[in-house]
Amino acid sequence: EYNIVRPKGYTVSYHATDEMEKHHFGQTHPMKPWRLTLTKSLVTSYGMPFAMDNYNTRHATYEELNAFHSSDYLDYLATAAPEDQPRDQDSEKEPKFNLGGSDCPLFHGLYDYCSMSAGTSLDAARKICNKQSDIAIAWGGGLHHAKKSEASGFCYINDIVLAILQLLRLYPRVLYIDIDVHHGDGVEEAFYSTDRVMTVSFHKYHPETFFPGTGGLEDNGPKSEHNPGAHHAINIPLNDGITDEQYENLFKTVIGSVNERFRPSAIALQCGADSLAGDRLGRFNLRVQGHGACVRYCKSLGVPMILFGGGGYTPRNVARAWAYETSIAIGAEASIPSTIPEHAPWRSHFIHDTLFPTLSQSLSEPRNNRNTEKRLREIVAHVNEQLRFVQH
Ligand code: V1P
Ligand code: CA
Ligand code: ZN
Repeated sequence: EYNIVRPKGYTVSYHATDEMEKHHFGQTHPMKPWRLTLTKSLVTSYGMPFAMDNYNTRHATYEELNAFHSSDYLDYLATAAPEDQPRDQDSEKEPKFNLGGSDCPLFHGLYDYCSMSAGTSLDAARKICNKQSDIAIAWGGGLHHAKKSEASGFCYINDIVLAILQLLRLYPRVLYIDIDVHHGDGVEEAFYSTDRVMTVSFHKYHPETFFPGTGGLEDNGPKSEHNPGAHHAINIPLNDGITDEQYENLFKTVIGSVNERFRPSAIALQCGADSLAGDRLGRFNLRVQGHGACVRYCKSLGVPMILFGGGGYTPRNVARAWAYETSIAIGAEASIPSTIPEHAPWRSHFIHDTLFPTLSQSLSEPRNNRNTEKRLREIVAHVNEQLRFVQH
């Protein structure tokens, strides 16, 4: 009804499962898997599934997770029960592998949840490798903080690392881009010693007060003499309140230079929606349009791409951004009306009936912009200096 048609000459695949969305981190925890249900319902009410190949995700196997994560860690993740949660009273129970604290609680069905998130991203990567899709969408993935043997920041399994490892079987160079408001530390660290993956994270940076505290401008990968991965980690540290205009300019400038120098054969884009204005954990002033502009720019580079989810703690805005970005992937942004369809489930949950709320609709008080033009120019200059070390 909205004239959504299959894009000519290329294929978009959408990877999801209703099972993932039924899991709960706990009442007060900011991560709400239900945001995936809201996203899917918005995508569906606009008729977008007609323009894509839709796949129901399977669980990743233990062996697949083992391609990055250690057996010790996986064995514990698979067997730890919510009852093993260390309590304040009994100090003998140390949290193992950072599991069971407030950020990474042990909850019922945790291993299923993790293996589904990883399954989504692995399926997306395989569709890209098989050339069966040009853009593969995995909103249930994007859990960028997980380490080889450690959970961190709501992330248990690093589905992005697993997906990039798949891409590396076929593609010589993979560019990882991360627009979540947090530093993509887990992915950066996993590829510290290779020049086949370049990682670029844009994030709020304030080591004392903002998680995870890493990702300074000068942190570009270990500069040991024999490390081919040196200079292949790019960090864009930002302050509170950055606007669409500044972010878009910075994104296009940085990614444009990175693309010229590194010449990626595939792109992995983490689209964490906690960089939007009004996010419960975030600090930026981005609108859905500004966030989506990053996806549009990456698509314009013309290499195969995976879109991952990630953070995003105001579910109605997460759904808006990811639905809009799905429409960009299929080239239907001009065909979808900005008013949320009358028949969309949970329509009243969106409060405002538009896909594009204004800043004052998203934020009760405006957030001051602490990013000066001078600082943004310094950031661009430093990135260009780093890129001179990258072989082409
Ligand atoms: O700040 C911390 C830790 C806990 N302190 C000891 C330091 N944790 C953050 C974690 C944020 C994770 C973001 C994940 C992602 O990048 C990818 C999915 O988006 C944190 C915060 C916060 N405001 O930064 N945890 C919590 N809030 C939290 C709040 C309530 C209940 C449980 C966790
Ligand atoms: Ca980021
Ligand atoms: Zn985040």
